[in-house]
Amino acid sequence: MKSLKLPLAVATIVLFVFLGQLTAESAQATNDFAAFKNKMSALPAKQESVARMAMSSIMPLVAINNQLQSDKDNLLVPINGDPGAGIKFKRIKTQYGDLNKDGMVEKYSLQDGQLVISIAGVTIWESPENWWVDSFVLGDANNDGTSDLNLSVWKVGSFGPCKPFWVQEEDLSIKNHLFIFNLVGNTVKPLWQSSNLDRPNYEICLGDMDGDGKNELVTLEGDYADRQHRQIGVWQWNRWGFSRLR
Ligand SMILES: [Ca+2]
Ligand SMILES: [Ca+2]
Ligand SMILES: [Ca+2]
Repeated sequence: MKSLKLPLAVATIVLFVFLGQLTAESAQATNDFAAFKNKMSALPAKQESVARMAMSSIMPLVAINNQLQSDKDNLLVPINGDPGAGIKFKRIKTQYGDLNKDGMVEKYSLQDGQLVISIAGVTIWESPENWWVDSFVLGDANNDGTSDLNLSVWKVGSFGPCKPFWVQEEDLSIKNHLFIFNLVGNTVKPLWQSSNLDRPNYEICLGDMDGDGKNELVTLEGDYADRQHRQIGVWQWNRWGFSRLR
């Protein structure tokens, strides 16, 4: 029995040190995100134009390219000292839709990095405090005939509370994600959630670019390290996520 005590004590110490490190790391990540959110909140607000919102209707890819390129010049100038976002304005955007198909219109309102869904003035959902919602689009991203709520979100960590078992260490940096939800009844249900995107999205829109009856997701993508970099991405839903078309 004696011989067991030492290994047990060592194991206990190692466990406590490990847990202590985890706690310190997540506390640091929480602080980093609070600082990130403060910086984003301090940015000037910019109302998204009706013309810009209409881009999610059918529009030739060339026109989308031109529009996104002009956005690149006007809207997305990188800022020195800004931790990783490269966004000059915080977006204000309101759209209406009947995503749950009950005949009543919901209001989707983005302000100060938070999206609020309300029906007849009653809030039914708010995005979590630990997200910065940069943008959203209402549209059928997975081409199943039902409009989805598509969110561009900045947050800490690649995964939610349920980390895949094969992931040993969580990445606690602040990265961009694409989250897709459905409104079922008055409940917001996740349809698909990306882990950390390899490239952050600065603009997202949906439309049938090639006229095949299915929507594509068009993105203006950046680079976490090189904030000057911008490129257009065109993606289509497969059964598991998005495949890049170009
Ligand atoms: Ca409705
Ligand atoms: Ca859908
Ligand atoms: Ca298409």
